[in-house]
Amino acid sequence: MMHRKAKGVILGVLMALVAACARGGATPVAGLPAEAQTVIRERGLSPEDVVAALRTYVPGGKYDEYVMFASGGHSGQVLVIGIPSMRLLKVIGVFTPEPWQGYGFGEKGTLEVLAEGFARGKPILWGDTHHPALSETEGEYDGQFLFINDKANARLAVIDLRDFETKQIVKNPNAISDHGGGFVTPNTEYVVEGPQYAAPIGWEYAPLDQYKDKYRGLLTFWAFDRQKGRVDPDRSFQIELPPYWQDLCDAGKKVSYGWVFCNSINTEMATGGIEEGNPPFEAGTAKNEMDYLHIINWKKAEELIRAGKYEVINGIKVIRLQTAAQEGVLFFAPEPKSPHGVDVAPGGEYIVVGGKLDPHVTVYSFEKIQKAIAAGNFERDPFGVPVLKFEDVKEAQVELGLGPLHTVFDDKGYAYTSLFLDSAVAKWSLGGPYRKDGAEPWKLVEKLPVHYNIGHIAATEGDTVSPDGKYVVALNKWSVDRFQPVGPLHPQNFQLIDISGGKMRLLYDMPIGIGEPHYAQIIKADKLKPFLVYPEIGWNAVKMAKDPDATEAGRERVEVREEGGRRVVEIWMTAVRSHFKPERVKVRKGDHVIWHITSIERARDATHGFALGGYNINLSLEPGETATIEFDADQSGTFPFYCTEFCSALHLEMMGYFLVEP
Ligand code: K7E
Ligand code: CUA
Repeated sequence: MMHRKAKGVILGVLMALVAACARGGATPVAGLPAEAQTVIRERGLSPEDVVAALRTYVPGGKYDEYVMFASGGHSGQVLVIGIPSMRLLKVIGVFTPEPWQGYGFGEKGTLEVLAEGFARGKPILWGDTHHPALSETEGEYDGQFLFINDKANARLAVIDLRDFETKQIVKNPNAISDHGGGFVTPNTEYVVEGPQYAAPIGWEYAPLDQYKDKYRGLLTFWAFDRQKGRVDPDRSFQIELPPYWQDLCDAGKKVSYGWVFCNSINTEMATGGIEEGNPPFEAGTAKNEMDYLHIINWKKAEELIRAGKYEVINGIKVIRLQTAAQEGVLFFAPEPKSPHGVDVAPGGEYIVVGGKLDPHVTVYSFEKIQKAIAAGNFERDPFGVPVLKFEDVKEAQVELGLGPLHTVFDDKGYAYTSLFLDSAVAKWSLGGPYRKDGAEPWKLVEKLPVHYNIGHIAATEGDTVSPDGKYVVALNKWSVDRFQPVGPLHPQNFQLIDISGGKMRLLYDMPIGIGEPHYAQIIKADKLKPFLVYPEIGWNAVKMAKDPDATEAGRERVEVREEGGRRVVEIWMTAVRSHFKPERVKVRKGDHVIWHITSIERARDATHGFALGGYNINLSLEPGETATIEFDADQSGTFPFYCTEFCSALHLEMMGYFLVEP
């Protein structure tokens, strides 16, 4: 039964809406208030539900204000979600082949992208994606590229936001797993890939009793060539770190431009071995009260590279630990206590570290760090790295609750930290230049329960130098009772929270049934300028250029030639509603087949597919696209090929026969 006062509120909201529509010139649907009352009653909605619905509903044909790029966790993919509607717009195939997009199912270019990510030739066809990072210009998202790491295999992928497709996967030649990446520097000079579990460089074998000598962390700076849209390994470099399990990283910006910060969780150098009577990792790594915030001067590192102070290991330049420690590249500051996230405030003045096992966030002042370094007031750790004094560099500690992990920022001088153990978002006030409203600085203001076990938190334009302060999304690991049960593997839960008003307001729950997303970034939608169709007929979507093997309409053909003692059959085919041309392709068993298909469509959304049963082939041919498949016709028989997109009334007729003579 609904409270009379509540009904009044709802009616007020609806009347305000009607008035707003009238002002905007739109005609409100006649009788809306009465019907709305019925809906509200029948569906048992609370006043909060109604307001949340009105704040998130985006009518068909209208676009969302923001687009969120979320990691797809161990699905190896990236999710594209509209905000505030929380509608899923796309799942981008990244580390895992994705048949709908024709990614990794026969198309040569995409198979080559996936193969770049193999580990010393061993096929790796999934990834554990953690941190998507949008490219930045002057510290603002520029909407051009997206990067994401694969924790399991230490890889980084490059996605071009002109077509939302993966263009490159780079395998880290010296690390087998990573975590603290990708994070971009403010002009995307580098995409930073931080390590996690220490291992010998090059993932060579070394027994665990040689941990201190042989095991290392490695921080990689992948240089990004914006013109080519590719990471350039030749200009990239790595910095060797002690085996302290560096966890998350973030790039300095504005005043702290030129620096990168990473935290660490195992300065104890625990090596596990519960079965041999050692403390388990979870205890061994948590003995010390303090671990180390890593403070890295990447501009200085660039100088060392220019001066030749590096070694090349497995094809990449590596600044050795001793060099980094002695030459002013690497400093430590104590941080309590097996912390998790490290996040730089929009102006770059403060570095916020989430305590995880400590109920505080610790805030470091970049200015104080610089003073402490200049004063030379430090000791050195066993590897010779300068350790600054906690009291010299600490700006504040703010007690928030249990399990603080990650922090994002708004435009009003407040920060929002995820509390894993409390299942809550904590809003707290920054100090210094951020405190213009007279509120007390460095203070917890509000806690909002979320459902449940929040990991990361993402904010609109949140990692830029100018966050928007409209929404945050809580990326919750557990959903428990929030959705219709679908068996023991529950979806994760993204919760949309409105932060534009004085108080945080929970608006929407979105189930994620694909993997455990870790981080997400949210960009203003109007910054994205994707192609609606490919710019020219015959476009190679991996090379992002016209394909020399594109088929011109009217020049469809099949050529047969001898090459290295075998027959090669090369096909130039076109696809258009509702036929492939040619429709019959005849080869002999054992022939090598090279098959180019060009969609000569120019209409928006007129996509064709191309499936060839028995050969594990499926393509997606977006308007203008050319795709190439190459295989040995090792099975004789009759293989119908057909279009996998319902493209037209005669879609079912869009087929042909691939005949392989025995
Ligand atoms: Cu906290 Cu990989 Cu950024 Cu998961 S990490 S939550
Ligand atoms: Cu083309 Cu269906």
